[in-house]
Amino acid sequence: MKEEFVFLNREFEFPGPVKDISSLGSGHIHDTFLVTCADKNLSKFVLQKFNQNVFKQPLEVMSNISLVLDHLNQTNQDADFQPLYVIKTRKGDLIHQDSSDTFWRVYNFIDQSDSFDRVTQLDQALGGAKAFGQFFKLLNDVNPSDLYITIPNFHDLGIRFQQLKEAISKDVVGKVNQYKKEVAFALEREQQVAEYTKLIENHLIPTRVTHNDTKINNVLFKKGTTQGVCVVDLDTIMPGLLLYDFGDMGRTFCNNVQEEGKAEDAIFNVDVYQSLCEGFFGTIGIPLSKPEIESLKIGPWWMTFIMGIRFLTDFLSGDVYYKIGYTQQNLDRARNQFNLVADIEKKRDELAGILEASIKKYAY
Ligand code: ADP
Ligand code: GN1
Ligand code: MG
Repeated sequence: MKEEFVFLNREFEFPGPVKDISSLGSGHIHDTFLVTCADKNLSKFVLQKFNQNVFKQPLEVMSNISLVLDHLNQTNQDADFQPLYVIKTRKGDLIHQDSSDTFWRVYNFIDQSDSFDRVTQLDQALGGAKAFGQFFKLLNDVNPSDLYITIPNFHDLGIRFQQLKEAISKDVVGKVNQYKKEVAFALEREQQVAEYTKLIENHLIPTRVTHNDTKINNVLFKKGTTQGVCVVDLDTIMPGLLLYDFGDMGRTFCNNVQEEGKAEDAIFNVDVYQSLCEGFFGTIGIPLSKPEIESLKIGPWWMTFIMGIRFLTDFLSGDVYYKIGYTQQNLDRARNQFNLVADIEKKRDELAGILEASIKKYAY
């Protein structure tokens, strides 16, 4: 085993010596590993090298996660639900801090599950949206102010737009001139950003407990099925708006290709949106006010545009935030998101109609 992992058996009480460690998933933030122990069951765990560049307060993140998991694991009655829990260190901590101040944490591995980077069947959208809907419904009993804000202004469109403008004016890696088209696409939408931001400020939209990263690959499905069994990636759980969670599902479930796919193929799939609305609004079971419903209509645009400008900002800043596998990856991701934004703009009325019909059907 690599020197880097020798601490594992010393710090965590695994059922046997660690025998194998391999990479897991395709998240952009942490380094995630599947750990296999040499006990008779070959028990498996998920190890994460925690990204402190992104999350400055690991203990606050873990406090949120612990609170939320305790609540979910006590209240979820679904027969197929797979509980997630943090494996504490031998000292009883939720996360291990090593001598070089790197943080490591361990979860149980949700075995017999699949993770997808994009939706390929309508029923996956239905199942994924039900799992996020159930997650949201159960956490509606938790007071948002009991949670730490793990990343301030995380989905603040106005602030993200300002950050892009700063990155453009600083131009630290000298790329702005070369990518005028992408920069222009974003800047042309300043008015839209102002309008949408105002819509949120002007109406009384409740702050709720939200996941804030409801990507399709953050829900695990029962192996070989379209049944969501566990929601993962809980670091960004904090007070937020429902439009963030609904919008990020729209952004990732309805894209015909994954974020890394060819930009021209990034088209918003209306049939998938229909299934997503059906799964989510059929599950959440809470009354939504008119202003909140109006805010949900702009959710997919908001989240897709925010991700596009975040990827572009990172590209223009020298790739300091997201993990990348090749030099232009953040640019490719931004182009993909911008194509999707343009398509959402074309389909705006159609998507609003689907959302309204779906909410009406459940009449709360
Ligand atoms: P990141 O913040 O980097 O996205 P995640 O916590 O989402 O990290 O983990 C990355 C991927 O690893 C997930 O998308 C999922 O596919 C897989 N994964 C994470 N936790 C578990 C788990 N407990 N059981 C099985 N797979 C998991
Ligand atoms: C990151 O952790 P992951 O890969 O699920 C990011 C999200 C973005 C997403 C884009 C903490 O999510 O906000 O939507 O990449 N998470 C953080 O794919 O920044
Ligand atoms: Mg993730």
